[in-house]
Amino acid sequence: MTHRPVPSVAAPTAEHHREPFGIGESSPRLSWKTAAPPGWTQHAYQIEIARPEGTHRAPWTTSEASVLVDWPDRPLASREPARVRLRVRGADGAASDWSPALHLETGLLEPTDWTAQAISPQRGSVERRDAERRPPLLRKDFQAGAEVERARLYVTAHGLYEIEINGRRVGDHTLAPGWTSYHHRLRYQTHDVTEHLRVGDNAIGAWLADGWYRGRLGFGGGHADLYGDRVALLAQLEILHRDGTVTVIGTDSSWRAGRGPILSSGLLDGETYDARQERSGWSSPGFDDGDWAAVDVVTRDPATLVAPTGPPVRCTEEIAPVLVTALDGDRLLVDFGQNLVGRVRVTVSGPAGHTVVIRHAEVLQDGELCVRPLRDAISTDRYVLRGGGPETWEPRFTLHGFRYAEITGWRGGDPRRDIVARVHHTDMARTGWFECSNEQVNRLHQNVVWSLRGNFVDLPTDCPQRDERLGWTGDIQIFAPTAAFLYDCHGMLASWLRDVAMEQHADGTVPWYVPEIPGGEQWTPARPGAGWGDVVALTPWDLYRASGDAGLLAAQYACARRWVDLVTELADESGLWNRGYQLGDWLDPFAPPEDPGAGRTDRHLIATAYYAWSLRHVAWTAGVLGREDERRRYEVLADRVRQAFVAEYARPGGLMSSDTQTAYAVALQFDLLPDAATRAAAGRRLADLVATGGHTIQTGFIGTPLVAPALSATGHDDSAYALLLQQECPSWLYALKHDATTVWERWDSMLPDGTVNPGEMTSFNHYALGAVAQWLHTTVAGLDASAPGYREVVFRPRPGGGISWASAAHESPYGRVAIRWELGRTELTVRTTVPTGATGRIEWPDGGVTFLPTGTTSTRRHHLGSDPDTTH
Ligand code: RAM
Repeated sequence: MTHRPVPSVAAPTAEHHREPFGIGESSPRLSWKTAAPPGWTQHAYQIEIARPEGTHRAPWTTSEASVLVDWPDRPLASREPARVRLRVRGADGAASDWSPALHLETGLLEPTDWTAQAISPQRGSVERRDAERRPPLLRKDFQAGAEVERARLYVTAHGLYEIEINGRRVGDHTLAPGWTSYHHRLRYQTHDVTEHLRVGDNAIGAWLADGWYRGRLGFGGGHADLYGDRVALLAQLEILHRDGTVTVIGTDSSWRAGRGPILSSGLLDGETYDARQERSGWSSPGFDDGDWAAVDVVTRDPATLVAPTGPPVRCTEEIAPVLVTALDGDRLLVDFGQNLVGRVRVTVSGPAGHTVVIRHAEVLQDGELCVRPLRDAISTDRYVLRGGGPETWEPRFTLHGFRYAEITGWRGGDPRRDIVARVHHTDMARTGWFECSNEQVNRLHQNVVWSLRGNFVDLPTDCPQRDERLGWTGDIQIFAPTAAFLYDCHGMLASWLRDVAMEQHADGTVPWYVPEIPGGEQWTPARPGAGWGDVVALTPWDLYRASGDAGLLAAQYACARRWVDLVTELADESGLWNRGYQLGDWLDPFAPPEDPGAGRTDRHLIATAYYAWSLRHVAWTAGVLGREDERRRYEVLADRVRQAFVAEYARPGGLMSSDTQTAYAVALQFDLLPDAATRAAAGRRLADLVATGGHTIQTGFIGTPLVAPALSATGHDDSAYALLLQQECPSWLYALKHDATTVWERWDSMLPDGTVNPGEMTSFNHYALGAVAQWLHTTVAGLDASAPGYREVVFRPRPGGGISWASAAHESPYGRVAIRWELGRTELTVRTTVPTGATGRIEWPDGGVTFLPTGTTSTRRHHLGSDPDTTH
């Protein structure tokens, strides 16, 4: 008996949500993945949406689309749950079974849904002195008169919050509501709190802290009160009773404010907690808050409240110490074996009033924490014991970047059990993997993943440890393609890009970092900088390539245009952007340590190249958006700038005016050279430079992600591999000699003699230079998207460097894309997977091409240097 080839569909997803609960889209786009026999293609789909008032089964839609398909029903209302499932059919007309259902629910979509009012402790109550910044507690008792059918909490804060209901914590988010451009957009979160409530007496309580809203941020001592000088809570608890009645408990003037056990808390400074000052039962009913203070109602425009588009920050992993050493002065030195971002949880027993102090650092020097690279980030947590038994504590409202902790006054049991590093970051789904036969390269790749994790903490930051931790535009511009391969960061970055658009200056200038805060003379006021400002034109496109989300392009298009239009004004008549302040090839290893912008590549060569490349991207974007006139206009401009670039910076014979690796890499990768012969000559010169440089790195932020791809694109894979495998400083693998577990900011953040680079900027956790990982994915393993969303996949393995096998996999919008190759003596064996809905091709090193039908996994052997001989 033969089975009919029936496809099966997984539960759909909505927008880029990992947990579509409390979403802000009233007509969320839907995506699904189908498992089907090889060659099967979707001819039609049917979506069914079950809503409280009935089930709507949309008619069959004839379409191959399965990624971000339009919502087929009336828009959802606020607070509306829906169950969405679908089925598909192929050419033979046979329909799949219904998929499992996606459960989604909207949040509060209209400003008028908000009846709660933001509240803050009365001045002078919790904070008794002017300068005091003591995190308060807020609470309220309330009644639930009838059985609870369901309850939702919509909540946000000026500052950071954690909620408890009846003594139990709500949710597991860290540092909620996160950092957005608070003046424009403040995120709220939605929690299902049905299980927290009971009929009769209930209580709700909130911890509040300064966070980004009011805490000290930024370098050079930083600034406090950047968004306001009062923390506030905005919470709306909506209870639907079984009898159909609704109770709403919103923050208002009836709440009470009190002093809690947190004495101080800052993102940079760390947290001090005195357990003796805990108020037992404070978030449960019946607590006597008679000595608590009244609250003031403060202003928060509900029109600025937005639902999250990405996952929250939460603890994703716990790491036990690998080494604990006793130091003099009642101190323990704890090595977690991994540079990470999070906090230490301790379990201690000791007398009331005893204080345990936890300091953090990424590296050691002379056997002690080296905290100088933290600059003005104090990163110290203090716990004062309650006494009388084991007490477990982890700070609530701070994060640190560290591998080592020094614990003074340790009074615990076995440190390997009672001291734990908890890793916190945006809880994105992992989507990309890479491995090869070279263990060092694998370690480098893991370090890139760890730097991504440490710096994707609600927004993409430059570094997680020192007094900076800002949403630097250049860093993510460089790293976005790598990030989008490794993790599903689309929801998170879409939110951040919204903020970039909101904070773009009226003249089109893109801030150096977003959210923008005062940055001293060098950064404030912001000036238009190539490579940094270009994030607005390049990053939406990079994300679109990975996700197929043209909606993001539409949302960011005006912002991108304003940027290139500004640069057009700044450029000279010929199209050269040859004026103004530029960071150039930031951190070129030849730049003096104290002047990282003084690299060897002409800054205006880089600026003009980026200008042309952004124009090209704006033109492509206009094309996708169907704006033909604009597409043509920006194409013409891009061509003109390319000509100006060539006239000014290219020399006969494929040479560049700056004879540097970065200049060639930029010219090649941004497609600025006039013809194939010039490209080939430029590629040769680049390979020469790499060879004469002894295969060490000679590029900074701008050149580093481009140099290996430029070598590969011009037939110099060997040279790219030699760069990759170099171990002497500067190189990618050099850091491994110093036991690096994350990517460093500087090639020599640790100097060859093992001392920490004396420079002002010495982070050990910066993802920017890790952007080489995308070359590992696309070229070493050989997996890339050749159409948006990996609808077409190109496998382009380029074995080299003595690596005998490599593999990569990516969970694409259509499903798993994967490759594994193995090099034999005379043949290359390649196993590939192309999901249903996508097609692929292998581009063999000798130029041969093999086409791969949709939904296939196959193994092919290719005789090196001869025609492909295909076996399945
Ligand atoms: C440093 C940041 C960042 C870089 C800027 C120019 O302070 O850490 O990585 O983009 O400078």
